[in-house]
Amino acid sequence: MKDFVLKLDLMEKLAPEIEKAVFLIKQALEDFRVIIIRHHADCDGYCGALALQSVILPKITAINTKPWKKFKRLPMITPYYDYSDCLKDLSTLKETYDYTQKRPLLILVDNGCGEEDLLALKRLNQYPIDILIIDHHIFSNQTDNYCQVHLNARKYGDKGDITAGILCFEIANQMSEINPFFAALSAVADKSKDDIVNHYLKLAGKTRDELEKIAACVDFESDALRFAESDLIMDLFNDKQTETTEILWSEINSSFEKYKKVAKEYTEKIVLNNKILCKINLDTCTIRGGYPRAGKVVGITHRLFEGSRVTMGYAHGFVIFRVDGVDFKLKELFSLLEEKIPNGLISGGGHDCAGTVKFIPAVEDKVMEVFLDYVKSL
Ligand SMILES: [Mn+2]
Repeated sequence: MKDFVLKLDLMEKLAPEIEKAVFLIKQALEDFRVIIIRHHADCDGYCGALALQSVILPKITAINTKPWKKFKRLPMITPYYDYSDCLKDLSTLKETYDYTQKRPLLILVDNGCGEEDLLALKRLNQYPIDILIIDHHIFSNQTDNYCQVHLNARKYGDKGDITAGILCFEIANQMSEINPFFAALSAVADKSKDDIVNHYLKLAGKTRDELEKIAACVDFESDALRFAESDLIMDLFNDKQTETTEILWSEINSSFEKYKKVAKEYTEKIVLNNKILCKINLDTCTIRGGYPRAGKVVGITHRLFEGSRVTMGYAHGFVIFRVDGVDFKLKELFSLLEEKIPNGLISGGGHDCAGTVKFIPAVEDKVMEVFLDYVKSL
């Protein structure tokens, strides 16, 4: 194997799994097997999937006149492998196997390793399919049982800084010379540690500011594409990048500015001993189906204020939160909610600084109460 572009001890721990991943992809290519990449439809997911596509697709196109029969790249909107997406893929993969008698390869990018993915993985495992998971989210201990390779730096103590985009870039770079831009953009989009971001930034020859704009554009474009299997988003990665960013950025910026004004007017600020709780009603303060979506609106609201604070966007059935300077523990919040509201069907996830709580709308008021009491107690 070549040296990794990212020089970290942790990468050395990942080396055997990266080698296996490269082998799995090369083998699939050599045997003319079908490859499907199913990736999260956010900036990191696109960076990872497109990095892999840029080394896989040319190899298929070189020898196959109908490359679309051998390769598919599909976005998934949910932050986990949705069961409907899984069944759609499984139908294609099963048919492929029945027809060719060759095990197809399914690559899951920036999703696939968590508890919520297990149902899909178990179902896929009933059929002869090779599965490669490339992720950086909190993983289930069972995931390894349902795939050939589960590449995730969290297994070796990383906190998610080594994004799916970085992992895919390093895999792709083993197979061919590829642009470090994919890794740099994913690290900026998913807010990796500065030393990781700066390392790739230098190689990509871009400033952080430029990449933040491009990341917002990828996000905007993927939001509009939704489930569409389109390579148009490549225009934010190729020689049309500057032009495309210019077209999209003014539109994105003006919608962000509009939402800043909405948030300023409609956010309720509650002061709880030295901390602030900012509350915004997402049902009444966002346009359904419009851009930016609820999660982004909470982020915009959160950045309007300063100091130790928790921002919660609430809606009929879910709460999205952002935290700064408060010792907020996601696990503590969930155990409190489950204890106080046993039949609220509480679920969700995320990190201590950003996450989502889902519940049945009947308990919305109770969730708000427990949430407020929890923040007050910190
Ligand atoms: Mn990611």
